Amino acid sequence: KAQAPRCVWFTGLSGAGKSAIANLVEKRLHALGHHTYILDGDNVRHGLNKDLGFTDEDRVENIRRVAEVAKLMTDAGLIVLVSFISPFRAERRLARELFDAGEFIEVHVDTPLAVAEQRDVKGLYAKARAGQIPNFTGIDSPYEVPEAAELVLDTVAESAAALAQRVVARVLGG
Ligand code: GGZ
Repeated sequence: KAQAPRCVWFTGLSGAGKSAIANLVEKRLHALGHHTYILDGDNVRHGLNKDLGFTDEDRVENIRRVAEVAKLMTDAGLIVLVSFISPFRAERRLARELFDAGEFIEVHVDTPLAVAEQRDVKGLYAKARAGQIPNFTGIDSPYEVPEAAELVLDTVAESAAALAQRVVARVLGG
């Protein structure tokens, strides 16, 4: 029997590992024959949301639109993997409320700021510290830690592969 649609909502700091884990989850789900789609900044902020930047107001609207698109995609039967910082509790709650109970799986990719900043894969934290990127999450823009995420992933303690496996188990199991 086909897996019921799901919205898997990854939240966490820039550089936390959201996209890396979402990509691994997608690979495994595909290998098992499931239909998925990843929504992330790369395919949304350059098109649908190219009018939006990184003020609080724009992030709120970014997440609102992403949640509505994710809802349309689950209506079409997909397992949607949503990968945005989504820093505000209120907007994550609004996203959750679009879905039926059990359909929405919030995944906190819980990489501490110090670790994300130390890794600084894209050099963005250095730029933010130098004042070249205003309103950078964790530096001069807030990240509100999830209080009731279905999954909390510790990227310091476990590998991306192991964490992705836990997400897959949750998607297929519950
Ligand atoms: C945070 C920023 C910013 C600012 C550009 N703050 O590591 P990345 O590059 O690939 O992921 C970050 C991405 C965050 O966009 P989101 O759409 O996920 O944010 S939100 O959910 O808050 O709307 C980073 C890059 O965009 N980036 N400027 N000021 N991240």
